[in-house]
Formats: sequence, C-alpha cells, structure tokens
Amino acid sequence: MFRPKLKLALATFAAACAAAFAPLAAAQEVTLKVVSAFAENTEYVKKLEGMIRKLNAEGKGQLQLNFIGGPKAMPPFEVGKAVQAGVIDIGMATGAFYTNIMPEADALKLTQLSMQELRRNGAIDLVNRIWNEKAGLQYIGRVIEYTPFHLYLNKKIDKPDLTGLKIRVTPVYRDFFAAMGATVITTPPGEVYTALERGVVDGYGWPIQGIFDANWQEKTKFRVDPGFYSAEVSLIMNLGKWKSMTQAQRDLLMRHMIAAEAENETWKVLNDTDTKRQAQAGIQVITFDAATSKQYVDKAYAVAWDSFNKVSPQHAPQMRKLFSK
Ligand code: 173
Repeated sequence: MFRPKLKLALATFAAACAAAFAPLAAAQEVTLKVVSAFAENTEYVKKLEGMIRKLNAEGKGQLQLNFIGGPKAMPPFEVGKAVQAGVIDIGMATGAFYTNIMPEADALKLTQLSMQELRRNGAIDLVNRIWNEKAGLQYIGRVIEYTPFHLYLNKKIDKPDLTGLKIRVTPVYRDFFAAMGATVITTPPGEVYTALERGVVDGYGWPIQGIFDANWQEKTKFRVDPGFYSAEVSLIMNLGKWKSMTQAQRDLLMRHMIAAEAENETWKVLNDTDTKRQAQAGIQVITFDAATSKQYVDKAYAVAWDSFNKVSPQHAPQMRKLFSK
C-alpha cells in the first residue's frame, strides 16, 4: 500500500540530490598558471615540478597546474605583485621577494617549528589571515624546511664584524648583516655571480644548499658557521582565484601541498650533500667560539624580530609566539 508512496519519495529525493550536486558535476577543469621566483635548475623547482606532476595526474578534469617558468619569465621581485594582481595564479617565492606588498612576508624565515606543527598550532591560520587581509594572497604551503641561511665571504673575518665589507643581501639578511656593520647591496639571485666576479660585493647570504646551481663556488672562499633562520620558499596564490575554486579543487591542491611538506625532511640530505661539496670545492669554514656563535644566532633573531615589531606592531608579537619553540 505504501510502496508507491515510498517510490515517489525516493524519486523526489533522488531528483533533489541530482539538483544539489549538479553544480559540482558540471564544474569546469581549472588550470592555474604557476611561476617560480627561483631558477629552473634549482631544487625548489624540481620539488615543485614533482608535486605538479602528481597533482596533474590525479586532477584530470578538475584541476591542472601549468608551470610557466622561472626568472626568465618574470623578475623574482615581481612575482608577489603578479600573484596579487592575478596576472599569474600561483607563485613560488620566498617572503623576502614580496616585502614590496607586505613586510610580514619575510617573517616566515623565523619559524622554528615544522610545517606540521605550524599547521596544528594555528600559525598558518594566522599567516592566512594576515596574507589574505594585507595582500590578497592565500598562503598554500612551504617547499623548503630544515635549511639554515649562511654568510659566504671572500675576505676572512675572525669575529662577527662586517665593517668595511660589502655584502649582497635580500630582506632576509639585510638588518642582521647591517647590524654587524656591513654595507648591504640587494640583488636577486641571478646577479650574485657577476657581483662576486666584479668585486662589487665581498660576500653574500644564501642557504646552506644551492650555491652550485649558478656556480657561485667558483667565486666563494669562505662560509661562516653557524647558519641562522630557516630558509623559506612557499607557494602563494591569488586570493580571488582561490575563492573561485570549488571545495574539491581546493582540497586537491592542499592534499598535494601537505604531502609535499611531509617530504621536507629530504632537505637534510640535500644540505649534507652540499656541505660536503662545498668542502670539496675548497670553501673554508669560518667558525667562532661557542659563546660568540650563540650570540651571533641570538642577534640574528633579535634584530629581525625588532624590525618586524616596528613595521608590524599589530601582528609581529603573535607571529613570534606561534613561530617559536
Ligand atoms: O635570494 C636570497 O638570498 C633569498 O632571500 C633566499 C630565500 C630563500 C631561499 C633562497 C634564497
């Protein structure tokens, strides 16, 4: 007796479901344009390409990433602005390269916790609130971790005093090296070799890994240990584009990003390899006594947080709390 009614109810329910899910089923494949601020032969780009390959295989009909290129396609210090303006959808850059949009960008170098921890403790939610609000950017995730920066020199020093030395920097190192007396000169990575060759600079800042990518070992005599901060290269996305994607497309992108982050420990291996390679290339290590080394690293953090407190009194204290051990 009640069966026809049940049938009707089921049919109505099915029709309602079909209507509800129709927009999802009809969602168009979205292709995102990706540009890197770092050169094509770097480990950063290799890592990015690996992630893109996996994502594109799974994302057919849904989401595709199209890697346009590196600094030959776009000057590194323009990448943040291009993502903000929606000229490209995703940029792989370091925060230091888009302080021209928001000074807070460079604070990601000061994280002392893993990305897993930073996602758990709310740090990345905070980052996204700031990045959304101040720059119209969605912070997607981090391509490099566990990798300190170093000072590389062609003149010997025996204490952390850079008076009289000209050092190539980006915002990453600017305040720290200047606080040690250096004359600082900002250049993108692509100009470091020539600056060293011509003697325009006596040294430069760079992570422990990567100086071989553009043959800087040919023009480098010393590396100062210890390293400081944590090199940061991340994917940032145009916020409007992020919001225009379906939840399923966003989930797919984030799943692949978080899987890539879970593999960031491989940086430790790459860093060991490059440390050995630097020794083989004849790069000598300058070290200080234990107390001076500690002062050097403490000063790096103190100088950086001081300047973030000045340029971003609203956000720096909370970032410091969530980024630090
Ligand atoms: O160009 C740089 O020295 C720089 O700021 C940087 C940041 C992260 C990774 C590599 C380089």
